[in-house]
Amino acid sequence: MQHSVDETTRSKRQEFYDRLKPHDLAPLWEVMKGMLPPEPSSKALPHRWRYQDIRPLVIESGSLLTAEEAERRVLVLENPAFPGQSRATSTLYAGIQVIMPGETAPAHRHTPSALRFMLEGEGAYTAVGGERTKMSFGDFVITPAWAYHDHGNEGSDPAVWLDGLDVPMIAFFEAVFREDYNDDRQEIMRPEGDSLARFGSGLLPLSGGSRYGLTTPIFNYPYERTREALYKASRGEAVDPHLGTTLRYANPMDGGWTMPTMSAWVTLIPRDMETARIRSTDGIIMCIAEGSGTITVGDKVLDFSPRDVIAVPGWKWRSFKASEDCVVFCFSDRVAQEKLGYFCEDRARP
Ligand code: GTQ
Repeated sequence: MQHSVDETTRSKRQEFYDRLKPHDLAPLWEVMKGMLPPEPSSKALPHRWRYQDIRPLVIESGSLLTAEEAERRVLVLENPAFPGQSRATSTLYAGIQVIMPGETAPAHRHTPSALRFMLEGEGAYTAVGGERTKMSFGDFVITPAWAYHDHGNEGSDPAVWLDGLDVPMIAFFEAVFREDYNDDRQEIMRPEGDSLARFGSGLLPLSGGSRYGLTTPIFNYPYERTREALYKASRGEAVDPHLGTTLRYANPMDGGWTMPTMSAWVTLIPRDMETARIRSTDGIIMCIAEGSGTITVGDKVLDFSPRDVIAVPGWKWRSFKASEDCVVFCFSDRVAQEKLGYFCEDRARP
């Protein structure tokens, strides 16, 4: 209800508010509507970073300083609503990392979890938990919270990937810790492919849980398998009008999401499909693996090409128009919201 007040009343109230301040008190009724809006309105902006713009700059950064010097040589994807805050959405960090041939990014660990979506180059690897994995185009690679990780490039071309971290979320809880390893590279104790064989073959060790607590023990979901699964699944059933064919990356231990704070999934939208509008409370970062088209987010229409990155703020209507078959990698804060009990989505009638 709208109450109008005269000048005398207003100034009497203001005088009261001024006397509250020295006591570190404030009147709720002046801020309550902003605090409890009828529905979310994200402060983040819908945004697209073109790979075509990023690539020359991230490669140029390679001649400016070494990966060792930088620790991580990354161009941060800053949501234009949050300059200087290292946030791509309200709760998630994203960046484009490059490792030049022969370089290594030294081992460290932190409480924020990280994921990678591989964009370019052959011969790059990451090491986690005493095991290395080679990273190829489209691979979804995971660094669990508080696990030591170092990266390197043994190929002959620059290796470039998208990083996603939950840093803004963990920073909100003021629970960020980090630590360096006592060497540039961690000790390798297991052969490459051990984790995928042990946990990602439809088989599981008879006893014991994940090596990484709440995070999936598979730390590379290879694109080759993902792509094949998507295409096969798209032929087996009618395509969902809102989601195309969407499969989520799963933790084999419990069938849940792969990480405790970030959900990841992948979508195939067939050529010429126009998806029906959907909105959800999670803020999403998308990376185009294949194809081109447009995405409408709120009232913004963004065209995209392979390797572009798109920020989709929470509770904004979104829909795709695919000019070719599109494969889109997505991650968001959905799993955190689900655990807190308030994730929701809304689908417009197709
Ligand atoms: O690769 O460990 O983009 O620690 C930001 C922080 C990447 C990493 C980032 C990191 C990393």
